Amino acid sequence: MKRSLKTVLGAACVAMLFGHAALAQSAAPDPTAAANAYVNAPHNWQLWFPVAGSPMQAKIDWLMQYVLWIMTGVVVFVGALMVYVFFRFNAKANPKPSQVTHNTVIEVIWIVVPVLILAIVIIPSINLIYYEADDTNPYMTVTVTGHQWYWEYSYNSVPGLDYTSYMIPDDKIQPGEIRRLSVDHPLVLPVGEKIKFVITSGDVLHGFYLPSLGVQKYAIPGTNQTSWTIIDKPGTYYGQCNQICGLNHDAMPIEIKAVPLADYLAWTKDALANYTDNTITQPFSSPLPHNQLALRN
Ligand SMILES: [Cu+2]
Repeated sequence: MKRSLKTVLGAACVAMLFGHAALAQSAAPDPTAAANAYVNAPHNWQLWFPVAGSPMQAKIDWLMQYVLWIMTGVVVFVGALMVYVFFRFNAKANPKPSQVTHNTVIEVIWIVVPVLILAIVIIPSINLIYYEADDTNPYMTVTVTGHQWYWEYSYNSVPGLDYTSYMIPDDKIQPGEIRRLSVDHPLVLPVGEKIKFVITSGDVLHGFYLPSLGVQKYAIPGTNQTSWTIIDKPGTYYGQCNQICGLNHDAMPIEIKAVPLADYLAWTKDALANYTDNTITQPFSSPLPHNQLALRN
């Protein structure tokens, strides 16, 4: 009895997998194919930020380098002064310490110089904060909802287009996919257009984090946060939930397929026609712990 149930379940799984593959093949040509030309993913031994894929991330990158070099200058200068003081004014080298307690010139310098340093840091920082906050006049808006443990994307400008996106479990990874980053149904977006994200949550705190596109916002139940991006060129971009949200926090990556506008429009028609009840059903994973995932499939 037990074996026959297993056989039936196995057959059902195979049918689902083949059904899924057949659907993907029949939908040729794939409107998201242009996104395969360029993959913006993390790699081993990577340093610094990912390659910027949007003007926002390019600005963030610039500001990070700018502040880093100023900070390095301050650390080197203060460190060198301290080392000098340790050697020049220790009890052995300088047995009779000076009794001077005030020096107006040096006191003015050590107030004014740090104020100037703060000013040259704060001006580009505030500029960037205003730039990031300006989500006006987007070409389109996507409502992103975090769930335990998957994402839901709802296209505000395409009525009925609302679907879920699950990570592909390790044992289902196909060639060309990236373990722990690829998903069953990516977020498809046009390049060169301003895309606004309205970010919220259906249960607990999540984080919608797209490091190569300069987007990072908490997904908070009961409220909306907004962000935006303009993707520079067609490609596949990745992100992850970056707010500890429970057991499978690590299993809700974000995969974005960025394609030319015409392809994006073709994809929306495709998606509306192919998604049952306008919601993509996902055959691969479930919001279950990894050990239960294996049992289920
Ligand atoms: Cu999460």
